[in-house]
Amino acid sequence: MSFARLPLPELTLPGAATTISRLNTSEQSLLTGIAQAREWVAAARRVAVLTGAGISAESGVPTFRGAGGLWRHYRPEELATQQAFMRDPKLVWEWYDWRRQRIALARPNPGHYALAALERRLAEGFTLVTQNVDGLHERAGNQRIWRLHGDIWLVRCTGCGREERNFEAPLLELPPRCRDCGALLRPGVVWFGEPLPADALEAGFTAARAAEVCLVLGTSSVVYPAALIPRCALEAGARIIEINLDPTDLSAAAHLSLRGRTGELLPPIVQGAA
Ligand code: BJW
Ligand code: ZN
Repeated sequence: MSFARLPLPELTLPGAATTISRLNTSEQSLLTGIAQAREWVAAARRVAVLTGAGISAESGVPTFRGAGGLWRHYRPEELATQQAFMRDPKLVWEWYDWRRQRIALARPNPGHYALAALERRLAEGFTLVTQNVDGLHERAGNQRIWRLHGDIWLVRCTGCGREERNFEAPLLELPPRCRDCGALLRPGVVWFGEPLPADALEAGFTAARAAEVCLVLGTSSVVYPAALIPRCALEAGARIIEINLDPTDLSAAAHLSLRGRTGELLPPIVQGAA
């Protein structure tokens, strides 16, 4: 079904915490939810967006959790840590090498482009905070973007600290080593137990406190402190719109929780934003 040419119906959903998935799963309920989300986004001057791996799934980038989200049966908590890296750097780098190869082939999808269009409309009223390390938002045209969990194309030396961008996919040497000091290189990403970049986190909470609408897109909402950003927006009075294939820890608290693909639902929601 194409949602692209829906009229903007006049409607009010009962109560603040209307969960479309709770009403029922029919197309009509989804259409009602899309129309409501579109109305809220169209009226908003300040929108905060939090994205996760699900927004890149339609570009062929694997998610971390859920169906098809696991690599060789490892959970991300078993690979994305300093301890895992120290124990078996080759294994951890094999995971990153596999993901880098998938990302190298990926292109932004309509969900990414819809957010770029929304930024063009809202300018400084728009803030995108992403947990993704794939760079697809930037490639779609977003500029007001903060990365919470780093960049998969950045590598950092565990010996001398030198950082560089490295686009080799597949990597020629596994695990890769620093050409200056010979120590192991590590991916320039944020692992469990490591602090997030303070500027990105602060920007996320600042945008959440100011937002009229907060879009939470393709994230399981289980990793902190990223998962606190929509909670902060909710407390500050924003309308929370979640788009996800499945219910999450946030769904019950969201004003609208839409079940579906971001690449299909976001374009009609931000229609007319460009
Ligand atoms: C679709 C779709 C489609 C599919 N359309 N939807 C408070 C409470 C509890 C625990 C903690 C807490 N504070 C901190 C913690 C500990 C920990 C944590 O959160 N643990 C939990 C797991 C319990 N957090 C940390 O350790 C963080 N650091 C920290 O807090 O430091 C404090 C500190 C301060 C000072 C000094 C030292 C320390 C760091 C977290 C780092 C997370 N890193 C990773 C790896 C990044 C690098 C890499 O990419 O390899 O980040 S783990 C992984 O999870 C990755 C993701 O960004 C992150 C979130 O995953 P995401 O994006 O939500 O993906 P999925 O796969 O989980 O979900 C995809 C969703 O999309 C699903 O719901 C699908 O249904 C949906 N979907 N297709 C719409 N087409
Ligand atoms: Zn070095």
